Amino acid sequence: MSPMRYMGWMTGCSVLTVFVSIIWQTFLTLQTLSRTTVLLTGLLAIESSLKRPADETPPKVAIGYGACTDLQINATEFLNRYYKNYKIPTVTTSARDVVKNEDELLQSFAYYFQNGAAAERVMANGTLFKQLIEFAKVMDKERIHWYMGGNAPLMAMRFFMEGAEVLLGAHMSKKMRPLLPKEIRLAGVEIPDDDIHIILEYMAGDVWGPYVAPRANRYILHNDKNNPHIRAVEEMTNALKLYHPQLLVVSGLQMMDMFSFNPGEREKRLQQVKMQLISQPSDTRNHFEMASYVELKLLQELRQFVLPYVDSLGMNEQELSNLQQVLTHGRTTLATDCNPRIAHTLDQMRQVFIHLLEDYSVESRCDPKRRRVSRLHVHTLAYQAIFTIVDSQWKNTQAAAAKAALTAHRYVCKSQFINPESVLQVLDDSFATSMQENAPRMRISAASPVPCWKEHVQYGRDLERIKVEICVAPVLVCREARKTAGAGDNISASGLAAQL
Ligand SMILES: *[C@@H]1O[C@H](CO)[C@@H](O)[C@H](O)[C@H]1NC(C)=O
Ligand SMILES: *[C@@H]1O[C@H](CO)[C@@H](O)[C@H](O)[C@H]1NC(C)=O
Ligand SMILES: CC(=O)N[C@H]1CO[C@H](CO)[C@@H](O)[C@@H]1O
Repeated sequence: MSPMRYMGWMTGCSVLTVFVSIIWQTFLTLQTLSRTTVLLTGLLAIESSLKRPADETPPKVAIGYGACTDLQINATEFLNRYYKNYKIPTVTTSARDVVKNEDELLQSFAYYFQNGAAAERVMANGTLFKQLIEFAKVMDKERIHWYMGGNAPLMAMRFFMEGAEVLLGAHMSKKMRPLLPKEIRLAGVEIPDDDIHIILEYMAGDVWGPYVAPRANRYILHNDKNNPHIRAVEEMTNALKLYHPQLLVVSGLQMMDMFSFNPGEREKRLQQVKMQLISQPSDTRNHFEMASYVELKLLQELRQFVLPYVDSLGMNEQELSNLQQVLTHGRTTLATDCNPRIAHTLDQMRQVFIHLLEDYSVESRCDPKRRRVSRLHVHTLAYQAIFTIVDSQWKNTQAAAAKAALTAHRYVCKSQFINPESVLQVLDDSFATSMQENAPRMRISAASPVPCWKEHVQYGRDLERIKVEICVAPVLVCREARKTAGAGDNISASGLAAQL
């Protein structure tokens, strides 16, 4: 072949290769798109089964405690602007519970940012905290956002949107009250100023110095004066006597950092929470919404005052790891894998379930007010997993998982309308139900977009058996995450509302 003809032949080949690969890519894209559409249709169909008849009395829900104002800013933009000439720290493994100065702030942020892990930290330095808020206020108006925040008000709003009657236990200012629908009843008094939380948000791929965020998440800083003391507890306990809800939700306890209390004082506040929980009649279900807890002592106090008296727990994958570590080994973990495999999560859920059941079976003899856990909901970026004890009061487990998955998508994409093209699928077509060898696999398909199955959980020295239903719903992950702070509150509340 002459060199010219040879070149021509080569070009022809490349053109053909490119052509074939374009067709192949299009084929793959269409295939993913159609799979997404099929899953979405399936999820929406399951969700629509939850519609309550118009004549049904709405469920009553009560939620505590606390409220705050969220100040949301772009993390990398904010830090680059104010700490431009700062030497960005090399990350050490030790992340801190509490941040006292700029160095510690940047170090702690770097640690979570490079892991893409959510974090909530106390800023112990009031001067620096005020300074950060002033910095944020002079940024462009479009770049900062103020929201009503706090787990309790956000969950309250979600329950209200799901058609529930709602009582909220919180102290808030008269600036904040109008942000809540007036139908939501408030147990608590008016205060002059709400606590502010600074939420530093970042997206997957955002760059700060040498670090790249592996996923979208947020780093929260606070310097609360009101929330740690959960002052609304007593007012709420009083209001509950007449209100008699089907569901009582306890949240916001992660705000009770030790720096806000004199020795022994925090325990007294937690005693009040326990009093509230144990004074509920048995037809009121108690739920505890976990959050990012860093202090081991506080987790141990929760294990003593709160966990024994709730029927249900909600949390994300990090909080699950943390709780599992505390229950099994009495220690906490910091950042964990941000996209854990389903099998791993389910195994951790089983362990937590078993631990709580064991504690119950040992201690309920001397403490008749103890409750046996009957529901566990774990939300991750890619899926929702719900365990319920078969024949317990919780209904619609499958629909609750579907609902939570759809809420997760709608929230993070900030859109009620779900466009299959905006969706990224993280899950495969099937998953193992445990890391153990030969564990059964479940398929996620058009025929079963939310796989559910039943299995026995064994616990205690006498190997008692209890039957649980497990449902896993895939989340259609948004390509462009718009909002991650507060997603957990919406997701957990929508799952709970579906099960009342
Ligand atoms: C608190 O922050 C201010 C402002 O950044 C700083 O000057 C001061 O040293 C900090 N205090 C402590 C105890 O670190
Ligand atoms: C923050 O701003 C930078 C550009 O300045 C952008 O690349 C990044 O994606 C933004 N992150 C968020 C969470 O909006
Ligand atoms: C998608 C979604 O449900 N978002 C809601 C989360 O909750 C807040 C209220 O707390 C609503 O304003 C959002 O619309």
